[in-house]
Amino acid sequence: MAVVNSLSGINIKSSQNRLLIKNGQVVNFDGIEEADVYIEDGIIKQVGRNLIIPGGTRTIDATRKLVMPGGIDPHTHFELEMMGAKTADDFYKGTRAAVAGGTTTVIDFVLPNKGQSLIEAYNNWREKADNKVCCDYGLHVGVTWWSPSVKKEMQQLVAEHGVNSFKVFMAYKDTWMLDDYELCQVFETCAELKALPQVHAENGHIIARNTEKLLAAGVTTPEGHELSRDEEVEAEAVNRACVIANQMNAPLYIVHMMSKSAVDALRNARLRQRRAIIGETLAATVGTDGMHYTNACFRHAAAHVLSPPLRPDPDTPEAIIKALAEDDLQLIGSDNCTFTEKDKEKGKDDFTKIPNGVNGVEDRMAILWQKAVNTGMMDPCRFVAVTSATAARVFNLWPAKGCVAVGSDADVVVWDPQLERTISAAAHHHATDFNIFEGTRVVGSPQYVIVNGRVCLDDGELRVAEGLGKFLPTPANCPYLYDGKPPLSPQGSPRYASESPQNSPARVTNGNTPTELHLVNKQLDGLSVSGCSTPTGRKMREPGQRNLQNSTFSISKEVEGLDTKTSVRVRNPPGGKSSGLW
Ligand code: URQ
Ligand code: ZN
Ligand code: ZN
Repeated sequence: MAVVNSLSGINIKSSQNRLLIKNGQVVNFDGIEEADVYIEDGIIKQVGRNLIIPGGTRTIDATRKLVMPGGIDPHTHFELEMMGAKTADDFYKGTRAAVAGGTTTVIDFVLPNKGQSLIEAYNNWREKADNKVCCDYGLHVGVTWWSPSVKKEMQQLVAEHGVNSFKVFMAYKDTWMLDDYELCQVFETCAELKALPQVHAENGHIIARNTEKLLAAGVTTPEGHELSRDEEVEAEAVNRACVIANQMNAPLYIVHMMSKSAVDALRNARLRQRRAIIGETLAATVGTDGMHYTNACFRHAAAHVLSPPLRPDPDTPEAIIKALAEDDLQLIGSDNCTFTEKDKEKGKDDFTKIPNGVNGVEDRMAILWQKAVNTGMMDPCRFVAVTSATAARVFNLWPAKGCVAVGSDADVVVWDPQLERTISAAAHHHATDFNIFEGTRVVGSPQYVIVNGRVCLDDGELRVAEGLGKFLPTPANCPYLYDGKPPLSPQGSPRYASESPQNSPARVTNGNTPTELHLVNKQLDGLSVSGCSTPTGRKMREPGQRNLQNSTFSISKEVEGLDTKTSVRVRNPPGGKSSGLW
């Protein structure tokens, strides 16, 4: 029976239906193993060696390649209208660029105007996206104003529309910003609904006053954007958001963390937090910096304007990567929010009029691989955690998404660690003619990208299908965030989220005594000695310390001469708890 996609008219259930990915290294957040992967009807059916394969199966040879779960980008803005402009990447072009870069799921933001029904806005976003997406997608909903009706609509969105995360803004005064009293009520409502509040953490009042003074002083260039909202303005809001979440007994997800000060504030807050705090950073934060705001070319400087801004401190990218590698930050998104040069020109004489947003959905994974794995700061398992697995766990899409395992959706990337290219607007798939990573040479990129079992990037040739993707409900009461009583840390004091993804906060509460937790950590850290680390060839640091500067593992050695251990798995199969340890 041939299945034809009514929109693209492409015959999907042909030879594409059965796929074998052979001789690769399967990388999940919790281990690497040498295994073949058999896919049928969009689902991973078998993972292992010497698989029994039916006839008519297409084979992809993944010798010397890594087989990873498709990336999940938890932060995109396609077809968003803001600051008098509309983002250039729509749901077709945006998800097409995502797939080209190895990302097979995106989570976009419904942003209602003040006073607009959240449900009405949600339905508008579904209409925009459903028939255009080239991969599966989810939706967070912005709470940009507060009233009893908004609380009711949040309950409805959770109960009837598959939404489990709500974003609030502490900046963008006069458009989306809420005051602390309203933030309390939104966080409280999220805790009641077992949903996840997300926060844009910058102090909007300070920004407004700084901006007035800068403009009065005649500062109108893009540089003024960063000057009006420096690291301290971000860190203050991060701390305040954590306090409010703690007081309201809610978990918290902090979007686009852009500075060392913000990470320090998060690290400190964690010591007193009762529930999980998830820290997200961006591809832009690790791939470039705020020095670009002083570029004499307006077009160049304005193209880097987003909020919070990139930081002029040149040590920021490395510090952010270190925080991701050491689990002070948990995942990386793109905040893809692209505007054309013409749109950015609106701020030619006043930086406050520059539509905020940059690209990143296509280059997110290659930029992190280049800046973090190829530099020896992060291992491939951690790479999978922060680009895919953790997002799936946090937004309750696991284990359908975020892992290469039997039963999971066949969203798979065959990553070639030797595939070299230079990022450029001329070659990218965005609907804009500027790329903030222009000229960055990356070694390591996707060779094949499989979306729901369909080969959409085929040895470098992009063959997406408009409308192939579907909306993904994200159910509330996510086990990763909500699981009974607050857990105890080894020291007996509350301790959360800074645990490595393996022992997510929720899992910790399942009767694991502190000593057992320590054990787990030790075992899991033991993993990184044998199964996962970096190309520097230096000796690994002691277990328990997630610093990979001195690792013994080398990508090329591993891929060329397979490590003796054909498979290394810890005792927590993706998404499930194994009886032994837990
Ligand atoms: O704040 C956001 O996340 C949206 C409006 C995108 N723009 C940005 O500058 N980050
Ligand atoms: Zn934001
Ligand atoms: Zn955003």
